[in-house]
Parts: sequence; C-alpha cells; structure tokens
Amino acid sequence: MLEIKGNLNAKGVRLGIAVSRFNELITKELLSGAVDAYRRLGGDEADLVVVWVPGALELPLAAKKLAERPDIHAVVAIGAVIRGATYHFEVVAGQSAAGLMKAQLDTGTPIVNAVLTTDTIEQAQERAGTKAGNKGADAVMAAIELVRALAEVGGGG
Ligand code: INI
Repeated sequence: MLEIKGNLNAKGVRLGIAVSRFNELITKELLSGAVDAYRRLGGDEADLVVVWVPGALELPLAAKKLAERPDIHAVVAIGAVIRGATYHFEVVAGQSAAGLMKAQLDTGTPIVNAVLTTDTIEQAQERAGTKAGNKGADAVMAAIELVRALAEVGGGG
C-alpha cells in the first residue's frame, strides 16, 4: 500500500494570499494568523505574496491570478461573510466558495478557502484568533499539507 501524507514544513513553499477588505477588522486578524502560522511552520515571509481585494466576491479571480503564477505553490483566500450584516449572505458566501473551488480545479493549484461564513460578528471573532482558533492559520496548514502531499502524488499540473 502506498500511503501519502503531506508534512507541514513550509520552508520553500511559496504562498499567495488573497484577502478581502470587507469586514477588515476580522480579515486582518485572519491574515495575521496565516502569516504567523506560515512562519512557525518554517516559511520565510519573503515567499509570501499578499493581495487585498474589496470583498469575498473578488477573491476567486484574485486567487486564480495568484494560482496561475508559476512561482506560487498554493493560495489561501481570506474573507468574512456575516449573515447578520448582509441581505445577500447566500449569494456572497456561495459564489465566493464556488468560484474558489472552480479556480482551484481549473488551475490545478491548491486554493484553500478561509472565508468565514457566520451568523454574527462574535462568531467571526471567535474564529479569527479568540476562542475557536484562527481559520487563517488553519488554512495555511492545509495549504502546506496539500502542497507536500500532491508533490508526492505527482501527475503534473
Ligand atoms: N463581501 C464580504 O467579503 N463579506 C460580506 O459580508 C459582504 N456583504 O455583506 O455583502 C460582502 N459584500 C461585498 C462583495 O463581496 C463585493 O465586494 C461587492 O458586491 C462588489 O462586487
């Protein structure tokens, strides 16, 4: 049996991070958790490319552009869609997630979805560094693990 498990060594793994300005109080904490996790896993900040976009609906295209760069191994998309604050919660959250998934499959580059979708701002804060961890940090771990695992699976792309 061939069993492949990606390690969590970020050294030399170049990441793109697309981050939304909408709900910036939350997204800047997610970004800081992501950068901190990357450093703790052995990554060098010089290997990060961070692009800010207006909102979650702009993340898929920015993530796709980053994923198309030959020097980038994986992308993390950071945003926060809060139900209480938007009429169009399902549209914004759903289209953002669907666009990120499409960009990932179209480019063959891992794109990890770190867009919080919560009912309240308190729930978003809990996932941005308070009692429920930091989803930006979790996403970086997922991205590194995926890059390492897929490098062993091979098959190009
Ligand atoms: N964008 C978000 O990232 N989060 C939200 O909660 C949100 N709300 O509430 O609507 C939101 N809307 C903006 C959207 O992502 C686009 O930036 C905008 O529609 C312009 O295309």
